[in-house]
Amino acid sequence: MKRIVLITGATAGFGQAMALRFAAEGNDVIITGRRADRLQHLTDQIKALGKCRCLPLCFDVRQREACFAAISGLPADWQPIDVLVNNAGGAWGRDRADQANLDDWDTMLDTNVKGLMYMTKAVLPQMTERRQGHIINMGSIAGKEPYENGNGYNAAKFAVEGFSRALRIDLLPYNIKVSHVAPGAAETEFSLVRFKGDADKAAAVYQGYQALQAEDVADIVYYVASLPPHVCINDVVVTPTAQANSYSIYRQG
Ligand code: NDP
Ligand code: 8X3
Repeated sequence: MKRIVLITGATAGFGQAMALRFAAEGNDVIITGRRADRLQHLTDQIKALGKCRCLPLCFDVRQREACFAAISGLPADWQPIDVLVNNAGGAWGRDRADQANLDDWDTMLDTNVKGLMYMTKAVLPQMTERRQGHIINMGSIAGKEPYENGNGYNAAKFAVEGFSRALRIDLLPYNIKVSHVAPGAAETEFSLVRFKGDADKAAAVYQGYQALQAEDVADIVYYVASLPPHVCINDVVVTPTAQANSYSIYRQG
């Protein structure tokens, strides 16, 4: 079944892997992010597969007007979005709450929570009108259990799950699915962003065990998005086998 799938934050990590996965299966993909060069490169890659259409949209999900303009400005044949994957996000900083940077807290709430809510609101009118659609929100194990120095990121990802659960109730009359996917440690650019470019600190996060890869998460999201119309996966928690919860990882060597 060919669908139109919008994936936010497709210039790296999970979003990039999801875009390639959905495209490889013949779905039309709208890819977003702030880095235009990466969007163009991914568009070229997807078009080279020769299986679908690809539309890159460059904007910052923290900017409310930009989110709504991106959706209202879609060409008519891109407007009926079937699947919205709210993936853009990340962590900024890992400091004790009393020492945390307020700009980091703002960035985490604005990106992971408010950006996700803006995109949802922008896409919903055509979904409610058509009485079909699927919203998949990327949460985290950090939104299941807090961990030391996780504060602002924990708050943001708890909010993502709370919003997803509330949305699922409100959208029942419209036949719209809402899924929440909460991965554990995955080796992407996530930690490089969190530690503000410190590659050694970022690499240490994944030492001594096999972390999830972006493709593992893309496979799961693809599966969640591909079930029959009457089946909705509400919540998925996926960790590396070496991880039991947000703070217990078994490292060797
Ligand atoms: P990456 O850092 O590899 O990718 C993050 C993506 O989000 C990039 O494409 C980035 O694009 C985009 N993004 C960030 N800020 C903005 C913004 N303001 N506007 C638009 N796009 C933005 O991280 P992951 O792929 O690992 O993370 C994807 C999602 O999964 C995030 O929500 C993250 O919190 C969550 N997650 C990650 C886990 C992990 O361990 N890696 C585990 C659990 C959840 P650009 O910079 O071009 O704008
Ligand atoms: C990313 C996973 O454990 O670093 O959401 O918060 S964790």
